[in-house]
Amino acid sequence: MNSRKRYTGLIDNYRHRLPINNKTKVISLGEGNTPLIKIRNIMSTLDKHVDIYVKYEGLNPTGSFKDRGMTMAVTKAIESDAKAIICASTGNTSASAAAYAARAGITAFVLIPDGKIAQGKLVQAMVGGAVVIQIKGNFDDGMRLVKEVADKAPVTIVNSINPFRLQGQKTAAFEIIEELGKPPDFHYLPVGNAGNITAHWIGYSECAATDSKQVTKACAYCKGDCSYIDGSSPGVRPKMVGYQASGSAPFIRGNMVDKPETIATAIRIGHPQSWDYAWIVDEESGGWFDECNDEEILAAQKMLAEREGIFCEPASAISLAGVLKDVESGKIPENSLIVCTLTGHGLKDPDTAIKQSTAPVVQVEATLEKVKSAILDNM
Ligand code: AN7
Repeated sequence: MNSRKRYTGLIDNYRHRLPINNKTKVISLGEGNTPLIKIRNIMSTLDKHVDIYVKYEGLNPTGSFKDRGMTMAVTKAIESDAKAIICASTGNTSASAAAYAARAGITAFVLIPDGKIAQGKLVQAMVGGAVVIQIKGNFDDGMRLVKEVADKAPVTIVNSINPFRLQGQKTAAFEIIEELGKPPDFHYLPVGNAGNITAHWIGYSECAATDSKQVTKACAYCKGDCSYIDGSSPGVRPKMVGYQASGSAPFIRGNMVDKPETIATAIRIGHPQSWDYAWIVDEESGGWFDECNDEEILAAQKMLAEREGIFCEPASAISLAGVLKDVESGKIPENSLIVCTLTGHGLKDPDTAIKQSTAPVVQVEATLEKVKSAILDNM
């Protein structure tokens, strides 16, 4: 038998760096270990030399980074005998919650904004057997209701306010450091609730720390006494750069946004749950927040698909759109090492992608003659 070690998910892979013990029953779908791809074709179109890698989180089991957090959140929910989990979601959290709840044999309740989630995500929640509750409101309304109902009913919240979610998600930073041999200079992420940018910062901070003094003030789990320090990249952490869609950009406006709008429905969030933590990340890392409009988001999504063969959903593409903007404006020095997280798969939202596709679909009779001329005409 082939002796190559079978990959069995991020909890098994990073046991010693997660709040898990030997008796914990792990609920996993083999999440994590996603590709880090150097986007050479796009790099070669820039005026400046920078190395850009994308971490393709769309290749997680349910097609988004949420699985990293959900394996931990559901594992810990089961450990404490929970029979049901609940979340509000712009789509990806609900898809992930449905799958992990199915795997664990418990019920998932998901609150989604009526008509504002991508088809692929809705179908995932439905086939996973989640109880889908469509509310006549947006994500922020759903999140408020989830918090209220969880106070009254025996359900565990698996949104990123659950600190185990961020513990799982921090492992993306470990993988990046292992592959690059060091942290990047800049790490770009789309920001909605700001859980993921916080989780990455926790991960990078644990790698940078060499003793058990406070690693980062942004960690809700260790509360200032981290036992997961690793010291593999002493003192070195990236600048964290968070991008938001212009119509849904509370971090750029400096206050909450009551009616968020953007084509990138995943990040159509006006009241981020990790508001305070994200500002700590911003300050500790020396990074920044900025915005892109829907046009820039869609252009970056198209560029990744056409030039690199990488299909991500609109919200994810904002991280590359942000890099392109900051390279052009001169914010990024020559020879910088940059990682962009592509948070979700393009297949999640086929409608938006088809609407802006310009690829030819040629209809011909089923004859050799016609197919041959269709090829020659389009060479
Ligand atoms: C593809 O599913 O909030 O800043 O309810 O699906 O950690 O919130 C999704 C968020 C980026 C933003 N990219 O991450 C949900 C949800 C994609 C996403 C984000 C989301 P956070």
